[in-house]
Amino acid sequence: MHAPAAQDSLFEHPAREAIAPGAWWLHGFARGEAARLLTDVQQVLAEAPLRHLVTPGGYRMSVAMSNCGPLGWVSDGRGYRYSPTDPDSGRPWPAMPTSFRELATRASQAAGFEGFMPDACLINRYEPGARLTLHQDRDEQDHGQPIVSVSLGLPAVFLFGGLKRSERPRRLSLVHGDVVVWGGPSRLAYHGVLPVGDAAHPATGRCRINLTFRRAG
Ligand code: MD6
Ligand code: FE
Repeated sequence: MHAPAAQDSLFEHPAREAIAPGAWWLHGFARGEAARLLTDVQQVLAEAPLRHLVTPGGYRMSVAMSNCGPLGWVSDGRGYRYSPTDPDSGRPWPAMPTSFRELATRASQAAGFEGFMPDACLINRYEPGARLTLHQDRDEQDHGQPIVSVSLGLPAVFLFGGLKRSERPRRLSLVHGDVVVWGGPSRLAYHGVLPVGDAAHPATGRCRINLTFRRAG
């Protein structure tokens, strides 16, 4: 459990906020290590550049994506899946930086999930206007493992709904350094991101970077 008492007194919200059963918002959890994470993001992207994937339905995604770790999430006309290689280069995805792996494990522990060992980290870049429609993450083999999502740079409204698309989602205003963890009864909750507003952030410029960690294989 991360428990910086100073943070609790500096901010009016609690460091760890329950969103739904098994879902937690860890306010500012990664803020102290954000610079390191962003340096490591650049390292990964130098090897596996961001690209706009195409959905199985033929739409170009507004979010630009890449991956690191043994498996990477990809989408094309044949569907969504995890691949050990980058389809653009044919090479394995870059190694997952230690800073990423350690953060994902600490955050999952803070949310009550022991022994989370991610084998996939999706890197998402949202430029102003980019969004992600409401969806479930169900391409992973073991839905007993949680998902850890780290927000860097520009703020965004994260939609967090229920197990049915028709359930009205909660709206969480995620800022630089926030982490959301969902698993257990919330593992298949619908979620998405509203279009990111146009602004500049000192750490990233005109974009939001999201790291999503999963145990995919
Ligand atoms: C986010 N990303 O970028 C959340 N899910 O804040 C996702 O929920 C996501 O980017 C499945 C596949 C790709 C994604
Ligand atoms: Fe998702």
